[in-house]
Amino acid sequence: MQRHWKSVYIKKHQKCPDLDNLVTGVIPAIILENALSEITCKEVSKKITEFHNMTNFSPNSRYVGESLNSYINFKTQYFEKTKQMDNQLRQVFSDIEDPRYIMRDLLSAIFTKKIIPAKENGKIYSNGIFRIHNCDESFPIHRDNASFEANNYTVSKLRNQLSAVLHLQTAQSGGELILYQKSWKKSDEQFRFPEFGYSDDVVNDSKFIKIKPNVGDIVIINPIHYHTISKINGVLDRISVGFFFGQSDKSTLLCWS
Ligand SMILES: O=C(O)CCC(=O)C(=O)O
Repeated sequence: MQRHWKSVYIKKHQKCPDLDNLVTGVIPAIILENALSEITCKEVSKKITEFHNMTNFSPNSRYVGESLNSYINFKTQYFEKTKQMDNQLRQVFSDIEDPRYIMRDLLSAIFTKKIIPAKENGKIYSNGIFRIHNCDESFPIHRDNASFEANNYTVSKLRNQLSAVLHLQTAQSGGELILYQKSWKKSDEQFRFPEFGYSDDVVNDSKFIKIKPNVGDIVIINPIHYHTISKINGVLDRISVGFFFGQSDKSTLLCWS
């Protein structure tokens, strides 16, 4: 275990040689600072919060976009809904660039790898999901791992699932990403809740770091590490957009949500 588990901060267009260190858990996160301007983030947040086709995930969280996790046994529906949603979001972002595409270009530049949406039988995976959380939301500890959860999808065969989240609006206080220096292992399933997430016992005594997101930052983590979000305080919703990505070969990353 590393004594100093410290995130790597980089600036836009800087090259980042630390992708392997993130995969192996040597570092907890790569944070691309000021990836988008505050003005752009505000514009995007407005468009997303006014968008008609929003899903109420829980009383305190909503999302726009599709997530494979909601369609584990409904692959046909996942690809159909993704196509419909992508058409609608193309309208929403007809006058400004879709931030998910900006994220892709930025990640491609920092990691010097091509990054494109994953495809399966000619069908395109979702480009990313926008999430809106309010102050009463509570988040169970969880991890993300398509190779275990979604092994009927081809993205489950990619190497090294990573996660990128762009922060469009931050909470007045709280809403930090809490990342544990503990990776999921199969025997942890004993701590699993039936619906979603794990009991706190799964990270018993594990070291953790807190990442306070700034508007416009992209936070890249290895989501096999347990993580959660601290309580959100104040009247501002926490708004973010994210996707997963994995390695298909040395020079190509494929993304999905
Ligand atoms: O929004 C974040 O900071 C992390 C989101 C998260 O927990 C996830 O995508 O699994």
